[in-house]
Amino acid sequence: MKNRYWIVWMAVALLVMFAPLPTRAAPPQERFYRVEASQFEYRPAILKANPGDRVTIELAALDVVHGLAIDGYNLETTAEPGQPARLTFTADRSGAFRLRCTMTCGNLHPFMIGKLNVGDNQLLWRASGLAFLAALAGAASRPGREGLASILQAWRRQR
Ligand SMILES: [Cu+2]
Repeated sequence: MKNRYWIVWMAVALLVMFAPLPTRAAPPQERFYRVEASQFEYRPAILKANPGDRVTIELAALDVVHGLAIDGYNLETTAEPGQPARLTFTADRSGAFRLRCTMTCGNLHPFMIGKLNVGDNQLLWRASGLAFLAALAGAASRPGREGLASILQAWRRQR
């Protein structure tokens, strides 16, 4: 890669990594999720909330007794069939948190998991931005190619 390009790539990469993203001014909401638990899954398995949201999860066991724990939030409940249980909490920690069953409900019980996503996944966006840049840089560094037009052409061919 030519020297002058290297500087530009670095600048853009730093921008992708550290530029502040516009924060969504989403006021905290009430969220209700009914999660149906059966051997060996949760439906839905992925829950989302914005930081500050008041979240209620109703756990309904459809076949046998199931549990639901949210790692990182220290929350846990169990539900018997026909007797839903509820958890209510404020999503005051951002990130991805694992949901898992706390009742040994059968042979695939360890695989009974889900996820609670709190907040925008900025890391994911930044990571895909960097991957895109790396692909561009790779295309641009091929011998005999210069300029944005050929970079874009190369990128199109790669897909
Ligand atoms: Cu289980």
